[in-house]
Amino acid sequence: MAQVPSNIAFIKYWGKRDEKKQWPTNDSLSMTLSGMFTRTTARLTDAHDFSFALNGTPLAPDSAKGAKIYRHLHFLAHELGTRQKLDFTSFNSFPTACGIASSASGFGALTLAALAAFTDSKNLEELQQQGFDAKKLAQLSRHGSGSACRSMMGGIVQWQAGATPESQAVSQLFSREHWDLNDLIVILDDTPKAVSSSDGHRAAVKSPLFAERMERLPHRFASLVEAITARDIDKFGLLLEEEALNMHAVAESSDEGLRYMTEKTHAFINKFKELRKRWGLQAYFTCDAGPNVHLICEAKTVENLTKILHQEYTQLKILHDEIGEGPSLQVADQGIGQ
Ligand code: 2P0
Repeated sequence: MAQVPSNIAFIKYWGKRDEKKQWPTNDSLSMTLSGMFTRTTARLTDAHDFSFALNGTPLAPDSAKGAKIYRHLHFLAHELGTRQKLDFTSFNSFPTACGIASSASGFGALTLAALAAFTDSKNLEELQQQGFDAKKLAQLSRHGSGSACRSMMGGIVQWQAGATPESQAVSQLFSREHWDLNDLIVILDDTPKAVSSSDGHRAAVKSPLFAERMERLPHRFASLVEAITARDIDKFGLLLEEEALNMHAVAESSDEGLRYMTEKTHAFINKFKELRKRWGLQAYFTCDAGPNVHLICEAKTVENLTKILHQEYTQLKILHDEIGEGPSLQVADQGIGQ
């Protein structure tokens, strides 16, 4: 069984230089989570094609979600030069339809489970001996979904765009032990998003704000790394928020006018800022390509922050997670992917 956690980006991957080669326009940085993960098992099958079920429901290759998954499986088989077919079952630890994107953990776990089965590896060490270390796993999972590559390592992870598609690199910048960051995910809307991230990446480069974003990002990236190095939560937080708002400004100002942050998102952020000031809370927000809000803070802030949020909003749905170790792989001797 392959277990791969989700990640939350501090500096966002938003825009591709080359879609086919999954080459991003900029470096990104994220925190690998712990409790929000996908578990996937793979078994060898004599069937003529792969099969895949998510949370107990089979996904057809011609469905919107399924097409991307089966394409990735054929890509992996081609990379390994194998004609073996596999039967996958996959589960998310977080509730389905909670509005949390699962492509990073999903494609990460799919890649890891497939490679373990193709190479008959029973743990990460055996897989590494077969030539698939974390960097190679990141490189392969990126083709399924870009953000998945950052989930192949724990702690705080950098995805460097590099000067060519081939020189992209994923590396851990800080271990989990460096800083006890937590993520309170405030679920404001649990319906699936109308615009896919892939459409968002395509539209990003057409925004009139995109060139300025590219100019400013290297400095923002370096300052954020400095803040993480110094564990300076307030400096970190201001940069985190600046980056999230900038990514969403780019999305909204593209030709297509993509809107991921909704009225509810803005209303919540305004209220949160008021509460932060009133109670002196050291917590900061970021948003992915969706309406929900991630509040990032140190472990010592979680209890108080949760209490204050529940006092203000009696019905608020909050998922709690923290910085994590990265993927794991355990395969029993009986069959692959137990
Ligand atoms: C990120 N997102 O860095 C950014 C922030 C969403 C907002 O990476 O087309 O699903 O599969 O490579 O990885 C979402 O994009 O896109 C994403 P594909 P992916 O986490």
